[in-house]
Amino acid sequence: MGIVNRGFKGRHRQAGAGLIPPGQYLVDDFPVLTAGPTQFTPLEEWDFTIVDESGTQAARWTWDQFRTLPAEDITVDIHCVTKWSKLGTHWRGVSVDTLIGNIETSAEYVVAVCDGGYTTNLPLADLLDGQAWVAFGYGGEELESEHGGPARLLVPHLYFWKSAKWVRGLQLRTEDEPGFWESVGYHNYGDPWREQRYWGD
Ligand SMILES: Nc1nc2c(c(=O)[nH]1)N[C@H]1C(S)=C(S)[C@@H](COP(=O)(O)O)O[C@H]1N2
Ligand SMILES: [Mo]
Repeated sequence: MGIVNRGFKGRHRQAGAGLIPPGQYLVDDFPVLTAGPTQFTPLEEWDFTIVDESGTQAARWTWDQFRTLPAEDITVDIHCVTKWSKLGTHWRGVSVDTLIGNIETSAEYVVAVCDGGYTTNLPLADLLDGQAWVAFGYGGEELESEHGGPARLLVPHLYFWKSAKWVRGLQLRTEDEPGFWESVGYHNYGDPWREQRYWGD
């Protein structure tokens, strides 16, 4: 059973494999889904901070500093809980490994915080090892405001509500704490391959 699971996991996570999770349909356009208004924070006011589990700021980058960090091109499939999936999307961003890599922490959970007050929670392990980015480019262009520009979290292996738009920081937490959608009935983890849409799925 372990072998079967590992094989399946390796295949479905591969971008361009042409597989879509259960209950999803493909779209060619890029739907916009936002609870609340689009955020427009001027780049001079933008920063990205990491706060550790003791509440201490462990790292901070201004926009100019953030843009000097090593960036990667990322091609991934994305899956929204409202059932659209989009294959082979092209992003550019800084991996969370680069942002968190040197921080000493025993925290196992993260809350992503955004302009406008949106939050989402994830296990720290799901943001590491090349699984998550803070993305500022999409399709060879700057990421548009309506899709979360100047920068959004990109965590393609979980439902897209975990990919927080207008993200401004990560808070490391000892205890897991539900974010915006997770506290009103969306699944705490949100694995599209296990169809974890709502509480109890
Ligand atoms: N800040 C913020 N991030 C957010 C949301 C939001 O309402 N606010 N919606 C989430 C949901 S439910 C989805 S499906 C995706 C939608 O991203 P898109 O509008 O770029 O398609 O953003 C996620 N990130
Ligand atoms: Mo969504």
